[in-house]
Amino acid sequence: MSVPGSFAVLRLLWLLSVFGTVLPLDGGMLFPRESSFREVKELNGLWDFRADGSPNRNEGFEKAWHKRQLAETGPVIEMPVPASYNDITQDPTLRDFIGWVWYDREVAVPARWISDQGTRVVLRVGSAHYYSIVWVNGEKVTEHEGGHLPFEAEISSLIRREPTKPCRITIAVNNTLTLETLPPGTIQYMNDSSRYPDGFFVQNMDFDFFNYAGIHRPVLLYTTPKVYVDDITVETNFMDNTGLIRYKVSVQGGFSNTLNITLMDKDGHFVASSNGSSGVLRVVDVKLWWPYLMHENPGYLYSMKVHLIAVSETSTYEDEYTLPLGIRTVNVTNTQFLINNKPFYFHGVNKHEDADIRGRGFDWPLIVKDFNLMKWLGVNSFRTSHYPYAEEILQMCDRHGIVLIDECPGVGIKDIRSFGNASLSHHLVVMDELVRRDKNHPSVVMWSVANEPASEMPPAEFYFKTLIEHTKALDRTRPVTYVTIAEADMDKGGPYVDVVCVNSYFAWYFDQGRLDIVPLQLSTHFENWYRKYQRPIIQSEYGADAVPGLHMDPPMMFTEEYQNALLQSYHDVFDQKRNQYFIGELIWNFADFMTAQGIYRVVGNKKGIFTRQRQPKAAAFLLRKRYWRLANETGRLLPD
Ligand code: GCB
Repeated sequence: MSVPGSFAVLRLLWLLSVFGTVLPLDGGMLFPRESSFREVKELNGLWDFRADGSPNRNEGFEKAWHKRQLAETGPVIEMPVPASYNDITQDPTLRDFIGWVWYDREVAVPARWISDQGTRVVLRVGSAHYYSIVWVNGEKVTEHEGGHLPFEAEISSLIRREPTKPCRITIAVNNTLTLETLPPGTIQYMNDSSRYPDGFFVQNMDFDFFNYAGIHRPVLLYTTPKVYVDDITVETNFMDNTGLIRYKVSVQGGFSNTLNITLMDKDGHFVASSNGSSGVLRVVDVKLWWPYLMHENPGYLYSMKVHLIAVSETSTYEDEYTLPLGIRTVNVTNTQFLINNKPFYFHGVNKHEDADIRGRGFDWPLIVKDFNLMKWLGVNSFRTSHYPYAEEILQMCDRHGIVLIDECPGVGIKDIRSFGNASLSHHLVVMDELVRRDKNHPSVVMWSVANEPASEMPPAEFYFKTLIEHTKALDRTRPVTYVTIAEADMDKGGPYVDVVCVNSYFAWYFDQGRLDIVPLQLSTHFENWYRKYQRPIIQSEYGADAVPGLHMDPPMMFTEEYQNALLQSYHDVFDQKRNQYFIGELIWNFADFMTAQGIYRVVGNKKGIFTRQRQPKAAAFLLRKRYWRLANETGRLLPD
């Protein structure tokens, strides 16, 4: 191994290990909302951007780029935020870049936010992939590991130090994946100097989507009063016609305070009230939160207004935060998934946050288009494969009644070294962060702690037992699963999951082209799973690549006809098992999506029933017919 090369990778790994030290969660992560006492200022738009292309990717730290405007440190380009940086330019080295990239911009902070000592100013990043460090006016304010969850820092005192200057925000983001990141990866140096230049390295990953990087979700400043509502947790239930909301509010900032809780219905009418930091709200004639296509009025949301008054010797602080909430229950039996005590059948999709140009960047037009397509299809559910999605998407699900399996980025855990203590403790923190962010969303009905880990490996049993028990302790109200692929896998984690979520690709990765074997293999597979675990089963992935416009009859792999025929052969088995223990089907995938380059992928994964540009393939029409039929057969409220 060449000296500069090994130095570079050690440096990268060192940076990640030093910065990756885990701290316990020390507060809430409420979605920033405006109220009479809170303001929000979005910082989306064009930021200055510079990739650190130095051999050890460390020039930015050595020369302290955060101490000055990025434009003063060297050439910068304009980079949209939010967006992945990979597909924005014509530069292939930036598309495939590994290491630190730097963003900065200046912000004019409203004078009142600075002069009013009773106001807290918080800087929040919706998500950045993978490891981020944030400075304000050259001082480090926070760092965060993990690509799909928000992080924030209070910056009030910092911006008050030089009140007349604009506030400069610098964010450095590193997309390097190691054995202990989530998802894991490895950096491999190519040492053969006859074949590779000095210092040549690649990022290996064991998952099937492009490792998009950059600032992926909105960056914003928001204010709260100095004493503020930091977190709210609700758990809902109902008896006969009465809804019950058990709530807990945590307040930060000291001083004795009074909390008033008011519940309003969708039209803003008063429903119930309470005082204090915990209690129960009773809702007479409750309108339950129902999934789309299961009720004529799905996604019913109440609003819980939390009003805080805190008094110190010199001042009074007032805060208000309104949380939308739905009242519903989730239960699992040996054979059924119950929402509000009625059997729920998942007919849905797996998705990715993925699109042309913006990569994994948050994009409202794309999100709304996807919801319109899902509703057109008759989808009542989806899985956030393979990482947490933007909270704005969860809010859409809440409002539209789309049910979610909320997955963490535990994908591609295939190397035995990724089952060690460091990996596990990071995985636990990610679950803490995920549950903290998503616990109040009625659309979230189950947590998925991983996708297709190598659970046959010896350390996997302890790893998954710990992970699943930890998740159940965080949230007593929802079932927990991890998504598996093979029967052997489940020997280790199987006893701990509440629902068996199983992926299979019969007549695709095995027995290629042999659609005739699907009925036998799939039905044997289900019977084995059920006999072993006596848990309800979801087909959490199945599908076939189809290159749009490619036709062949009789069907051949990669044609639209083959994709259709394969789905149809799965559906026949689903219909046989549906009245037994089989509780749902999620197609892989909603839309084509980008992957790393490789001989199995023709410019990305083509298992979408829509193209990446969201145009339907033949399979979309097949699925639409089926889902609306299923909605009629399984979705109507059954009589009491
Ligand atoms: C899987 C993975 C998913 C892949 C899919 C495929 O089992 O969970 O991430 O994209 O198969 O198309 O191979």
